[in-house]
Amino acid sequence: MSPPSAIYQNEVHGFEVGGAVKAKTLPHAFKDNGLNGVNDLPAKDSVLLETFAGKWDDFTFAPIRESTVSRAMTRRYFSDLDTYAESDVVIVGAGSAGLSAAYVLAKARPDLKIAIIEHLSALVVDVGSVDSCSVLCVPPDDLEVKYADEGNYVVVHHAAYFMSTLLSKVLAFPNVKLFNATAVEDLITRPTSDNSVRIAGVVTNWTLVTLHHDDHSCMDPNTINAPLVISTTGHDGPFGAFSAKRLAGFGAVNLGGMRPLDMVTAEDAIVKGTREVVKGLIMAGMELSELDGGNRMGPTFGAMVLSGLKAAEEALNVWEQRKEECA
Ligand code: AHZ
Repeated sequence: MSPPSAIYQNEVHGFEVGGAVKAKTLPHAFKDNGLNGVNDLPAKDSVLLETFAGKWDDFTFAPIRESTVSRAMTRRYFSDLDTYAESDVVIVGAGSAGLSAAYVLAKARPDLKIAIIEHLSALVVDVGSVDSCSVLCVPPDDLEVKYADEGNYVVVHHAAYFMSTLLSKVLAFPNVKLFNATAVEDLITRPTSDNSVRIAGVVTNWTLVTLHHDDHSCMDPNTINAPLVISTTGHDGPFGAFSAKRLAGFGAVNLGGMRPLDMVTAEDAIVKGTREVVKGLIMAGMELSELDGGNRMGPTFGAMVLSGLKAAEEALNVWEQRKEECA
């Protein structure tokens, strides 16, 4: 019979490896990937390979109880929900614009609590291109990803490489929490003295719940208060352009509707149009094309990076100007 869970001692979980360590190195796979002009990063030896190679017969995992795993996860998750119920900035959408904004903001202001809400459970979303590489008209030097320099643009050999590097850097900041598989269902508003509204946070739910409001009884949502929301929900789609459509729904903005593709026009327009569209809500990335009637862009991502960067800069300015209100 298992011991009562309330008094059960957590085991220490780890690896047990016997025998001598066999030194091995990883093949330096990235050194020659066929791209011209790729900037080289030093390849590192694999500690795991050195530790485990040739010792699989002696290897066994230390035992772990299922409840220990559950508690390790749920305790932290619900503690994070509690901590981030009052956030300094909420970023809606973990695409290239949202993650770029998060990276710049978290790096510049380690004192700010930044919650990212992403409705997908599996991330690294901008890999839907059959070409798999990522074209950017600005080199992603901050991220230390390798790229082929083609003059006016650079090519990262896989979009997932670019996005997953960005994501991993963002998640390494201690002041950032990503709530994935979570949808923003609504905005929180407050009246302003000029009879308008300011955005004061977001209403969230687990995505699977959000998707089933129509065929189950409606489930109460969660809320996150924040003086600043950066909305980067992409162009229209099942979830896209969320804030633009919600704001238009109660007359706070007019929707321009995205126009057909024009890459050059679109890139400039998105970066220039990145701004606080209503008090407390900064919009960035392709969501702006739905708001402003901008062109579709196609698969080039430099404007997403710079729009995210500009949104972060705008957020820092707003904080400086409205410190008391934002505090
Ligand atoms: O899942 C969405 C995606 O990851 C997420 N999202 C949308 N609505 C949400 C909601 N709650 C939570 N209500 C939500 N998350 O927002 C993310 C948007 O990422 P994206 O890559 O679609 O937008 P982006 O503006 O960062 O980059 C756009 C990339 C594109 S699309 C395009 C074209 O079709 O022509 N061209 C470019 C450069």
